[in-house]
Amino acid sequence: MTLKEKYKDYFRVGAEVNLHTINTHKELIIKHFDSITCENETKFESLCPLPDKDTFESADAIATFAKENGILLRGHTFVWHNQTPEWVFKDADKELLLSRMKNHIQKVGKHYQDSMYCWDVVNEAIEDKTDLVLRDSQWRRIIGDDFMEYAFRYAKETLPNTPLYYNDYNEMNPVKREKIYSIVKQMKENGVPVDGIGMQCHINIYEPGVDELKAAIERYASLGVRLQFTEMDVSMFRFEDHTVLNAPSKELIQLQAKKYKEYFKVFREYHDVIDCVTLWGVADDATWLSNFPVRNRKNWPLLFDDNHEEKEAFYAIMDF
Ligand code: HAH
Repeated sequence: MTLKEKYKDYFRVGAEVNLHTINTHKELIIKHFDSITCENETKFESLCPLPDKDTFESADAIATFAKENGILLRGHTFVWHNQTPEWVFKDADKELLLSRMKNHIQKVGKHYQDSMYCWDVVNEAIEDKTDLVLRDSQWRRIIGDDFMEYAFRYAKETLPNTPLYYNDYNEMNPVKREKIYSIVKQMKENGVPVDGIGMQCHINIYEPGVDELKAAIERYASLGVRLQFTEMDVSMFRFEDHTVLNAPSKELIQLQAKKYKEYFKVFREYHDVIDCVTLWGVADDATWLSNFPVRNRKNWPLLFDDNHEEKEAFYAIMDF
C-alpha cells in the first residue's frame, strides 16, 4: 500500500523535492506522492536572480518530471521576505515595487499556468516575535500594510482558476493564529481573492498537541477558505534544543510515530476542508532540518529513513 492510495479518499499526499532529489529519491516520490513542491526552484531568487535574467530551467525540469509521472505541482512562492533578490527592492518606491511584483507574478504565473495547481501567493508575512501583526519586511515597508492585497489581486488576474494560498509557520500558536486569522478575514472582507491558508506544520515530537491543531483548523476553516498542510515535518528536537545525537533512540522514534499518527487522525477527521498534506522532504537523508536551526546537526523528521526504508512513523499512519 502506498501513501497516496491510503489517503486518496481524504486529501492528496505531497512531498517537497528539488532538482537533486527527483533523481536520488525518484522511486519513493513516484510511488507515494501525488503532489510535489519545489524546495527552492520556484522562489523569486531562483527564477529571476537579475532584473533582465530569467533562470527557469531547474523549475521547468521539475515541472516536466511532475507531468511525466502524473504528479501535481504546488507553486511556492511569489512574495516572501526571504530568497528574494536585492534588485527587487533597489531604489523602489511604492509604484515601482508594485510594478515589479505584478510583473513577476504575471511572468511566472503564466509560464507555469499549466504546471502548477495552486500557488502560495504570500509566504510568512505575519510577525511572530513581537506584538506587531505584520512582519517588518521590505514589501510592507515600501508598499504599505496592504501589500498582500495587491499580490493576491495580481495573481487572480493572471490565474483566475488557480487556488491562491497564504502560507505561514507557527500557525498553530494561538497568538500567531489569531493574527493570521484577522489578516485573512480582513482580506476576505475587502474582496481579496484568498482561496486558502497553507499551514506549514514544522512541528516536533513534543508539540504542538492535537488540541492546538484542531483549534487552528477550525478557526481558519471558519473563514470559508480551503486548507493545506504545506511543509510538514516532525523534528526530534524542540526548537530551542541544540543537542546533537548520532542516532535517534527507540523512544524518540516511537514518539515521532505517535505524533504523526495523532496528526493524520485529525487530518482525516477534517478532510472536507483539507486538500493536501505535504511533507517537507521525502527521506531523512535530505532534510533542511539537518541544517536548521542548528547547522550540521542531524535530524530525522520524515517518514522514510536515511536508506529510504519505511520508518515507524510511516507504519503508524498506514495502519488505521
Ligand atoms: C519554510 N520556512 C519556508 O516556507 C520554505 O520555503 C523553506 O525552504 C523552509 C521552510 C520555515 C521557517 C520556520 O519554520 C522558522 C523560521 C523561519 C522559517
